[in-house]
Amino acid sequence: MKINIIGPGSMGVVISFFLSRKNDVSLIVKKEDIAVYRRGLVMIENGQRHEFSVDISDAPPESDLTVMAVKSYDLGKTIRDYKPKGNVMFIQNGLDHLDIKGKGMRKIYAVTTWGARRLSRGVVELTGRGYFRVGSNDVKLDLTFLREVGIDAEWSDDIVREIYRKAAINAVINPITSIFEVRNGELMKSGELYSIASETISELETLFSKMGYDLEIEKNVRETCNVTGNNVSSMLQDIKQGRMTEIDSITGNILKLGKKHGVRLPVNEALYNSIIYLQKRGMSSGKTTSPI
Ligand code: KPL
Repeated sequence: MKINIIGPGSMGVVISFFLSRKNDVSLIVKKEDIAVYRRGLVMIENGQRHEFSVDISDAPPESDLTVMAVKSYDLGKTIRDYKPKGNVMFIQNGLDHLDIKGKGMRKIYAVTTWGARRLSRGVVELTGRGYFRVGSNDVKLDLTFLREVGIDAEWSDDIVREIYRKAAINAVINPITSIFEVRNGELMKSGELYSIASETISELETLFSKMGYDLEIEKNVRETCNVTGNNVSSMLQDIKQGRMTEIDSITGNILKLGKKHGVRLPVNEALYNSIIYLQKRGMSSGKTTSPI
């Protein structure tokens, strides 16, 4: 299969590594970054270093599938710039990608609790494998191409539920780990952090059950913290690097749902404001690099 992966961030490089085992992969990067990524890519898992290379370009060639591996806040611009058509897989955190539109796109969603971090440009570490669920309301996709390269993907017939569930998981883990600068596993080890997580979860349970979803958020947060215990959440990585975070796509959208459904979410709102503060402070320190 010919696959374009747009965005050389941590998930973009991890997915490129696996898919390049059996497919023709093009990794799409900014023009000025082509030379850096053409030097080669590295994916590290369990201390094992895998060096690999794929086609690197700033112009997506014809493909059977496009994977949008950019941050949620870059989605609109990326779609306007590259105009992907046909099967387009979204792998973002949060809820922004639920409503995103693009002419001729068949939207597929990948919802995953895999943890990854970028060590430097083109060098990433896969720090934990949780679940990898794929679904679409536009197309039925055969997932053999993922399974045969080592991505243990499951098809979901209710992908919107999975997107909500993952947004809820991120709304708990990402802000709390970022504010307290701890790895994901610490949330389950510290009684104090766990009690903040519990308050956050209980508000989210109230909201989503009012919307008709039982997402088992507490169980899922616990499982995600266990499999990605050593991971630095993507939000904490963003704040540390002085980059914009995905707080608006995650908690920002959840707060909007709270307003719409008449559910008060004061703990989530406090977490939201704390991250906005840290994000502004980090970005004004001068390091504002987005991978694409
Ligand atoms: O999605 C993640 C993130 O960091 O954004 C988790 C699954 C919480 C892994 O860290």
